[in-house]
Amino acid sequence: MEKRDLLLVGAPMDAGKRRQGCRMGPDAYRVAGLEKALSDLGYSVADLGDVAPDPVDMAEHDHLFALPECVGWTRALARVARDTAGRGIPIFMGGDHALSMGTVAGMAAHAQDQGRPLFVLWLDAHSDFHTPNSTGSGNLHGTPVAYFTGQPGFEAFPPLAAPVPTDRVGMIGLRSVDPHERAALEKDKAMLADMRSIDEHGIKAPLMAFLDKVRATDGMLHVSLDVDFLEPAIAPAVGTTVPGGATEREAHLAMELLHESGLVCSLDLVELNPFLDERGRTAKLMVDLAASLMGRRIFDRPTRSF
Ligand code: NNH
Ligand code: MN
Ligand code: MN
Ligand code: MN
Repeated sequence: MEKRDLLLVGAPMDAGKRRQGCRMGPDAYRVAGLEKALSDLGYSVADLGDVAPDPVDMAEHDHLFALPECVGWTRALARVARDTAGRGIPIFMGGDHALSMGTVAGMAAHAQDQGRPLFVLWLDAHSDFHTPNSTGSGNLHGTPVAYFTGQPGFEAFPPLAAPVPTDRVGMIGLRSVDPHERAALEKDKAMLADMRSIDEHGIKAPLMAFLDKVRATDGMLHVSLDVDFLEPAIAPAVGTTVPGGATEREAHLAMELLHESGLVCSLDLVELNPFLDERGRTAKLMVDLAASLMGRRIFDRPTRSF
């Protein structure tokens, strides 16, 4: 497979929830050496710097936290995703998970321009399938999948050029899904692999089944990796830890299988809160996972001491 250029895009978005710190994420990835880890694999890598939200003239909402800023981020990131996707593989360094409203909307528009379907792999403890009407917390980082699949209630947000049908979404790692989300997800055909099924069947089985679906329709695959997909003991730098997450080995295996598929067109690294990290271990683990996803071989993993 020919090596496409990698484009690092900082998205220091912190508006998707009340607890702050994810705005430091892009710089933590830079300090942890993301660019070098990827260029060592033989890619040409460019750090495009940080995106800023578009200015939006809209009143604050009384339940949804920072709605105008989230709308501004969605506009800006959808545009940047669509523009960068033609030049290589964008890697969005978050930032909280509300940034995926923009990145997936933009990648879906790009895929549509190519006449190909976009699929989304959601690696997360949570399904992020709330709508503005169903969210109890009012935190919009719990809503991106509902937005980009075209569920109702997102009238304040930019209209989608190309909604991603729910049967093109795969979720792996689930272990904290609210009743409203569960009810909505049960009605549709998203592929859901919770931690219980991963314990029973391993992480390879659901992932390969999903990749087969992507390949069968000549699809492009966007991967959205939430830090809380991982076991909190190895990845403490996230505000919404849920015990019982993916192990380091499961996560690396998933990344290696994704690399071998050759299907990945774009990547979100989200929810890293460096304020909560221990000596950078979570940022470094995320860098190592990104490197595995881009083809680092197992014997080339760095020795790490914390
Ligand atoms: N379900 C939670 C809520 O509605 C949000 C989930 N938090 C996340 N998502 N970290 O990945 O507030
Ligand atoms: Mn999430
Ligand atoms: Mn999560
Ligand atoms: Mn909730």
